[in-house]
Amino acid sequence: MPFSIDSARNIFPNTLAADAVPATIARFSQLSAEDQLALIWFAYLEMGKTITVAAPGAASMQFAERTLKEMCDMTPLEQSQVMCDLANRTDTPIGRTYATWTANIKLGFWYELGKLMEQGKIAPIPEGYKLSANANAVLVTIIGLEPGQQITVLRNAVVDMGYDPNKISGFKKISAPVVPPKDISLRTQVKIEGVDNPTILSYMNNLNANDFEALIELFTPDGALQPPFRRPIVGRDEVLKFFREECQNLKLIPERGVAEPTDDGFTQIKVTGKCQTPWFGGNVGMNIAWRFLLDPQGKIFFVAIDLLASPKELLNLAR
Ligand code: ECH
Ligand code: GLY
Ligand code: GLY
Ligand code: GLY
Repeated sequence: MPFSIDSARNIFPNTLAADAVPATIARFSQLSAEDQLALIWFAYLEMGKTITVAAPGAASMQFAERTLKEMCDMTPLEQSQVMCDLANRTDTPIGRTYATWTANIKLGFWYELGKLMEQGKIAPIPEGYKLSANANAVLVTIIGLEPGQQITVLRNAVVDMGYDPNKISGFKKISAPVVPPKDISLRTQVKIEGVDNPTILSYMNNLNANDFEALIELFTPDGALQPPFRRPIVGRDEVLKFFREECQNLKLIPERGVAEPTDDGFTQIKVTGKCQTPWFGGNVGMNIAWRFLLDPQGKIFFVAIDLLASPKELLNLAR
């Protein structure tokens, strides 16, 4: 076998990912909990001037509702403490509950808290809160990023909060129900300049249709998928779980690509284009590269999804 997952990760090495995202997250995580919360508040207000976030679906909110109610019944001081504990990843009952939620439930929880803070039902960030110099520098960096990178920083910050799931024995993830696949008559077909490989087209079309059962059939049994800034998720079971938990209602808009044979009948294919999340819809088009490695039977052995450093990278199909 010519490829391992590790060597597959290096196909199309000239692809320039948005390293500003992990760099900013690293600086963010050094800040105090108070600074982290206030910084996100200010960043969220600033971003709200140009992009709108969609209300979370009811299905995902049912899991956060009890915790939100519990918090509304607390004193303002206790409410602030809960938020700081989440940012500090402290071991508390709410920190443990939060840890069991998928990214979308966590985002929905903070979306609701933000609204409750505006309504005065949850303790707001103190008026006139002054960020430390470091926190202010991180805020300035975030405001200077392009929108796709801004929302990725925010998402990662929220996903990292709460108690460490690896320290919870018998840990069980809670996710919202899976939406049914789109009806065949409503499905759209992508077109990719330079790529007509049927596996690649089916990948895009099935993901756009939330047809995760058909999608997973495109992978080899030991195939892997590497989301932006994350380790590869390996094996059909794990990849399918990831699709169900984190990939509902995405919109993939591939634009162009290049395909070429590699060792032993494998094919490497790079595609660039946009991706929209249901949270921001057409408001935010993230600049994305897909780097596929197909086995001789045309199954996906590996695919990496990269958030690109800049729109210019959309034109970079060099090997
Ligand atoms: C307030 C102050 C106190 C602290 C906090 C607050 C609230 C913050 C809120 C933040 C909301 C942020 C949101 C961010 C959403 C980001 C979504 C992203 C999605 C990216 C998806 C991608 C998909 C790529 C993929 C492709 C594939 O082919 C395979 C699958 C996959 C203000 C109260 C915290 C409310 C809503 C970045 C890139 C293309 C890999 C998934
Ligand atoms: N409105 C975004 C979501 O619930 O996924
Ligand atoms: N933003 C990376 C992901 O959705 O997994
Ligand atoms: N990763 C799915 C989303 O946040 O839209």
